[in-house]
Amino acid sequence: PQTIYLKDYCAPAYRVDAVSLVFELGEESTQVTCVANYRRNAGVATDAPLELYGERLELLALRVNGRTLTADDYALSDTDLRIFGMSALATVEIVTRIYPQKNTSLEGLYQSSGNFCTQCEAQGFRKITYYPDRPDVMSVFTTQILADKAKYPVLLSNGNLTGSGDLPDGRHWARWEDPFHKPAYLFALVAGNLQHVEDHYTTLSGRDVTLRIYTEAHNIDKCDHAMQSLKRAMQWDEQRFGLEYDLDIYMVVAVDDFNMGAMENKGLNVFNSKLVFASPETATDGDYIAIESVIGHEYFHNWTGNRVTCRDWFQLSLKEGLTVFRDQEFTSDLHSRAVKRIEDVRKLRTHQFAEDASPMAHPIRPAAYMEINNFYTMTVYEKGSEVVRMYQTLLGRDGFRNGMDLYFQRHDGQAVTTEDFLAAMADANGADLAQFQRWYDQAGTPEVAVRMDYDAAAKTCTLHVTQNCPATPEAALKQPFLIPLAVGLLGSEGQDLVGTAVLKLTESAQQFSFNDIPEMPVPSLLRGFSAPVRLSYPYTSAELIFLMKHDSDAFNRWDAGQRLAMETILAMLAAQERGEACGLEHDFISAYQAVLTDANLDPALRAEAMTLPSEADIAEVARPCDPEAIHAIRELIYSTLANALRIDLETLYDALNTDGEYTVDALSIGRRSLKNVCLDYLGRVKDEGIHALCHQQYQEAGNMTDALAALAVLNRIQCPERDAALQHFHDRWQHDALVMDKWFAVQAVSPLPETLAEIQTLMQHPLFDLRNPNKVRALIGSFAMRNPLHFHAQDGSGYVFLADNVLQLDAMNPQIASRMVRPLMSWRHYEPVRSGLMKAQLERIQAQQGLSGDVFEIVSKSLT
Ligand code: BAL
Ligand code: ZN
Repeated sequence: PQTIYLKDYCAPAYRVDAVSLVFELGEESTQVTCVANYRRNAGVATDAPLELYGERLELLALRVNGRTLTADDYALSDTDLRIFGMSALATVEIVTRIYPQKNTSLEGLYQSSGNFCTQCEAQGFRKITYYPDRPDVMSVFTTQILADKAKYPVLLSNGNLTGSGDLPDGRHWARWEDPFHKPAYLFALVAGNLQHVEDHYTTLSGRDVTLRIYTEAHNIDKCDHAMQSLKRAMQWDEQRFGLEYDLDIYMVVAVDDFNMGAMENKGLNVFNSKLVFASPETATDGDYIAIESVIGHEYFHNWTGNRVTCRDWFQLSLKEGLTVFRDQEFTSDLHSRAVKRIEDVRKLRTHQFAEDASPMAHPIRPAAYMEINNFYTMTVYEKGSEVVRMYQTLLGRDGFRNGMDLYFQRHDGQAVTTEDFLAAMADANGADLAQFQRWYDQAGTPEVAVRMDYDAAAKTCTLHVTQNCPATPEAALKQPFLIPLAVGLLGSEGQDLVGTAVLKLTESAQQFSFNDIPEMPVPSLLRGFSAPVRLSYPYTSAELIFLMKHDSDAFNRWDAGQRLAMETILAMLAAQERGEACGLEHDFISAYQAVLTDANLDPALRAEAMTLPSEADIAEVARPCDPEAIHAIRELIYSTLANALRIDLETLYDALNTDGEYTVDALSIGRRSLKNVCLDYLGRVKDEGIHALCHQQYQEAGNMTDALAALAVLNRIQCPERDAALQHFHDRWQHDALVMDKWFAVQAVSPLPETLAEIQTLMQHPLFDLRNPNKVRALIGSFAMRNPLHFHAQDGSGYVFLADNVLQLDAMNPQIASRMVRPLMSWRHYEPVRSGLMKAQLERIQAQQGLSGDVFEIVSKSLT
């Protein structure tokens, strides 16, 4: 595969005034007729060919202005079609045949559960017809769909329904017209035997919008939460950003086979069913929150992505970073802001920091790629969101809103770049943000180191700050970033001596002084995680425990606990390495006890504070990495705390284990979360009574959150209750594919010795299907990404298992194969034996004939 560079971007030679598509959906194949009106752009040479992209298409007819082209008029390859001798205005008619029923890549037009659906972002439209499939070519689309009426009674596309009827041969048809200009990646078609739920929303300006969620009949009763979430999202975007919906209808379709979470096609979102269906018995609290967040995310794309889109795919973060920021704010405004911030930062540190430390490190706006599907990453999405958040931190909420307003005012209906976004933010605020551009151009996680001086006589406190960014594949040397560093200073009673100040770091080394500070303070640094950096400060354990108790910034209270835990873990790993005994200090146990028993602290925050850094988090800093040692030390801390705090844990568990109607408000979620953290700890106490307690919770649970939490604890223990609960879960839920994904996933992360053998057996289970991405993620993904103990087994069996599956998957669905291969990417971080075994599997994959570009890019970059 070729590398594509941002610097090579050229504007298209022709634009499309209007495009009309006719789909004749069949059981063997589908015929697509595309009639598009092309117009040469100003300044383009008159002999410029029309360049259209197309893959895996059978070309049946090709006419320009009614004339069938001869071989001299065009050039056709596996990836494109070039038409010569174009006039300035030309109507091009192309008829192609495609095979959706055989399309296992789930890109373009394919079938899921016997229904037709599409996924066109980023470049799936070219698997439907020859077209300028690039985001800077925007047009109005008319779509006519013809299909068997009995099999496919519902026919949907973007925009408004403008006609429908029956045909004499048992087929029927529908015509949809989308008045908004859009790129081909936002096109969607759905045809199937679907039911829908309907609701309405009246916009701020009083327009009525019909809202529909389509699904197969057996899931129709699980759409209410998604519908309520959609209405909340519509209202929130009006209130927070003044943005209203623009069509008369908004449709969401749930499908079982989907590569991503969901897709924001104009007026017709297609969703992974996992992110639509919820009932208390089948969905966890996490599922409820995720559904609300992704329903919001796709809805918010209507403005940030659809009305204003990307000029090219290098600009992906323009819409994704911004829309993730918007969905994070939506969740924060509706639930607990502190808890949401902790969850998001946890995710960023675990996965995005790891990406920055990997061979796939890239800036949020990459300068080059081989396969754009590989760049739907934590960096583009989550770090992209942090970059957007920093504008708000630097400019204030009102300044940020002014920037957003100017961005829409300038660019509605256009395909633009991240520079355009930065310019709108700068111009709306009269701010100089030139240095801020470096966040878009430079990869890597900056390291900010802080030291403090206190001059008691002068009552001056000085922070000495340095920043440094490690080398990443695209650049060894980095220019300093503009970093907003939010800080506070705490007095000995835990009080804030100054309000939170946002320091602007612009140089490699800087000092910031605070006057009239009456006593030596403890600094609270990077409050609210004000920038996506690694922060170091020589805190003592006592200072961290002090911050855990007193910091007025809830995020930093939590973070102080995480720092204390991480430093303790690293010290214990080092002691173990030296052959010394290791245990926990009394102060550490007391600090955890204080958090656990602090009745004034929000239960959700207590649950977060009691959760130790994950094995993956520890692996990021413990180098060379020995996953077995990390697992053992982390378990030792958990079990030491569990035994020491057993009475407190049991008391709290009993207090929280009250019956009541299941509701998904923040307080109820927090209480369940804390209760299940208690159970998780208690599961580490060696006592058969605890097994019975877990089993009892599993059996009596009236909701999936509690049932799954109990199952997860039992799953770590070899006991009859584990087998009984797993069997019961299977028998109860085998009819429900999404719930069974949880059953597969829980077993994939078990620390018990036979786990890999069990997974291999589960792959033969009648409900497992390698063609279904949710199943692959549940079983193979969970094992490789959430079970470091067994994935990194010293005999290399985990690596061989993953490579075998990557090779099989690659032939069916390269996007999913390319996701699954990534745990091997970090082979250089491991101790020599594992490192060699991981590398060997990467080399084995690389040697495979006919490897997809998706997997090739990841593997070749990993081995470079
Ligand atoms: N645009 C791809 C799916 C999403 O980020 O919403
Ligand atoms: Zn998105």
